[in-house]
Parts: sequence; C-alpha cells; structure tokens
Amino acid sequence: MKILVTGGAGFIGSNFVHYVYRERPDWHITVYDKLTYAGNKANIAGLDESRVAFIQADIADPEAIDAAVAETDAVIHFAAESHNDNSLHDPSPFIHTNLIGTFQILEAVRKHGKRLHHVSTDEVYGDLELDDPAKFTPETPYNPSSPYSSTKAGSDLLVRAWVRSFGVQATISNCSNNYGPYQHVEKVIPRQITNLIDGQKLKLYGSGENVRDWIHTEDHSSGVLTILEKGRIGETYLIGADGEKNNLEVFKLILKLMGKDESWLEHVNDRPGHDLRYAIDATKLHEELGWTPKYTDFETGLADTIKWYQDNEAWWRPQKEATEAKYKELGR
Ligand code: NAD
Ligand code: TDX
Repeated sequence: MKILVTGGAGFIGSNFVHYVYRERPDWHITVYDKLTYAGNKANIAGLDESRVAFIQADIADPEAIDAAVAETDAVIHFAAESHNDNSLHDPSPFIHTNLIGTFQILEAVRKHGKRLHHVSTDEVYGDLELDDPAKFTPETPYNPSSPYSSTKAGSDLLVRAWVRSFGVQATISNCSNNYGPYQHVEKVIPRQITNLIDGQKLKLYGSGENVRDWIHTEDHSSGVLTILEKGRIGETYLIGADGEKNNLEVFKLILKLMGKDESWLEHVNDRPGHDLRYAIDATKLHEELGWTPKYTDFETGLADTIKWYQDNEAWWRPQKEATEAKYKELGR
C-alpha cells in the first residue's frame, strides 16, 4: 500500500505519519507538504527513507498534486490553514489552501481513480449552547462561524459533491480539538505552556466559559486509519473522545501541573465570533467500525504534553516570538 499524506509535516499529519509507520510496517508513505509557517520537517525526522518520501509542494498546484496522486494508492488529506485567529486576520490563504487546494486534490483523485480520506473538523457544525444535551452527529446541519471553519465546511461539501457526481471513492472525518506534542505554539495549550516557561501569563479569551472537546492527537490518527481501512465510501465519521472541558478548567489545570497560582492568569480580549461549545458524538465510529480512543485521561495527557514542551524548547523556540507578535497585533 502506498499512501500520500498531505500536510504530513504539520501537527496532526506528522503524528499520523509516525502512527502508520509503526502500525503498518509494509506501507510506503509520501509526505506532500508546502512547509508553510506551520509545517516543520523536523516533525518527521528519523524515519527510514526507503519507507517515507517527501515532496515539498502546494496542494493547489495542479501539476504537482496530479503527479503525486498518480503514484499513490490513497490520499489522506490533512493539509490546511488551521488557525481560527489567523483566519480573522487574513482569510486569503484559507481560501487558497482549504478550498482551491482541496478542489485540486479532488480533480487528481477523480482523474486517477484513487481513494481519498478527507480530514476535517467539528467546527463545520458551528457551536452548541453550554446546556444543550445534544452533541454534534453526522446529521447536524453545517453552520460554520469563522473564515477557517467556513472554508473547511466548503471543502467537505466539495468532497461530498465529487463522491456523488463523479463517483470519487472518498470518506470524511470531522474531529474535535487535538492536543499533544508537536502542536504549533499559536494554539491554545502550547501557547500557555510556553508562556509560563517564558515567565509570561496565560492569555484567556473572554470569561473562559467556552468549551472544547479534547482528544489526544494519537487517537485522531487511529480514528483516521480505521476509517481509511474500514469506512464506507461516501460516509462521514465523527472522531471524539468525550473530553469536554471549558477553557478556564484547562488553564487552571496547566497552572496546577506547572506549579503556579491564579495570579498567572490574564483575561484578554475575546475572539470575535468565538464559538461557545463543541461536543462530538462518536457513536457511529464506535459501533460501525469498532474504534475506541486510548488516551482518555486528560490530566495525564496534558502532563505529558507539558513535559514534551519543557524538554523540546529547541523545536518551538524559533516560532514563539513571531507568534506572540501576531497576537499583539490582534490585541490578544
Ligand atoms: P497544522 O497547521 O499544524 O498543519 C498544517 C500542515 O499543512 C502544515 O505542515 C503546512 O505546511 C501544510 N500546508 C498548509 N497549506 C498547504 C498547502 N497549500 N499545500 C501543502 N501543504 C500545506 O494543522 P493541524 O492542526 O495538524 O491540522 C491538520 C488537519 O486536521 C487540518 O485539515 C485541520 O483542519 C484538521 N483538524 C485539526 C484539529 C486540531 O485540533 N488542530 C481538529 C480537527 C481537525
Ligand atoms: O491564547 C489563547 N487563549 C484562549 O483562551 C488561544 C490561542 C485560544 N484561546 C481559546 C479559544 C478557544 O475557545 O481556547 C480555545 C481553543 O483555541 P484554539 O487552540 O485556537 O483552537 P480552536 O479555535 O478551538 O480550533 C482548534 O480545534 C478545531 C484547531 O485550531 C482547529 O484547527 C480545529 O479544527
């Protein structure tokens, strides 16, 4: 089996590459990544070159993606502009990569008759009230809020249309918030851990009542591999691990695990249009495909993640200053 992993030098894509490398030793993996500010070849360093190849290119480049897709059996499409705050600052790369890029991948898999798994997010469903007993299911209507989530929603709809109109062999997954090692310092958990390492305060948007449904990135990878191998063509599967927590709870846990009191917590300007709550119902993935998450103890997973950032400063340090400069411009 030969797979092409777009965005395989990013946070989740690189975790998937390591996961498949370990779990499917007879597969060949080609990573296809533009290496934007969010991509880092160090994330996939140390893998045997006879089993893992690397192409630096843009998914929106029709010739480059066509040539790569022609050589593979299946495409697992992680590449995206992935950060909501950036999309509020400048939506244009989100249109380019998430919409045009996904379109070019669809055209290539259509032409060459290749299997596609499209990786998406729970944010396409909009947000839930705090006391809503319902969670997102594959039947929840799309209602995205930000330029990021609307371009991801648009990419999902393109995939659905290419399945129905052209018979493309694709599946889609929508996952909740991931955490773990190798996540860019722009995202909430690594930003706060590295702030504390730098003697800076945690930056909490608004009151901190917003709820995210946390899943360890390795559980996202096992979910994607399960769907790639066992999922029904044309279907959407939601990936989540019942990890709902509000931001204030997460921040307090980071403070506790890093031995600091609440004087280290600073309330900053809220994100415009800030989604209130995400929550995933992963029943379909459990019951139809037999998937279960492994990393269900958030406190242990968070403690390991903190340790990883403490031990790997050389990995995140080059990104930290520019990231905080961007936040300063946004007043957050
Ligand atoms: P990331 O920003 O860490 O990585 C994105 C990767 O894509 C980078 O390596 C980047 O260089 C590459 N890339 C960007 N534009 C490209 C282009 N035009 N051509 C080729 N490569 C390009 O993102 P992530 O957090 O790892 O997210 C990966 C995927 O998972 C995305 O599709 C995202 O929407 C989805 N997702 C993320 C989360 C989360 O919590 N982070 C949750 C659910 C779904
Ligand atoms: O400094 C911060 N302080 C803060 O309170 C940052 C960066 C964020 N927040 C809040 C905003 C959100 O309520 O924390 C929560 C999580 O923020 P992000 O890490 O930016 O993630 P989110 O916007 O929830 O989106 C993430 O999950 C779904 C990923 O970035 C997306 O790629 C994925 O689709």
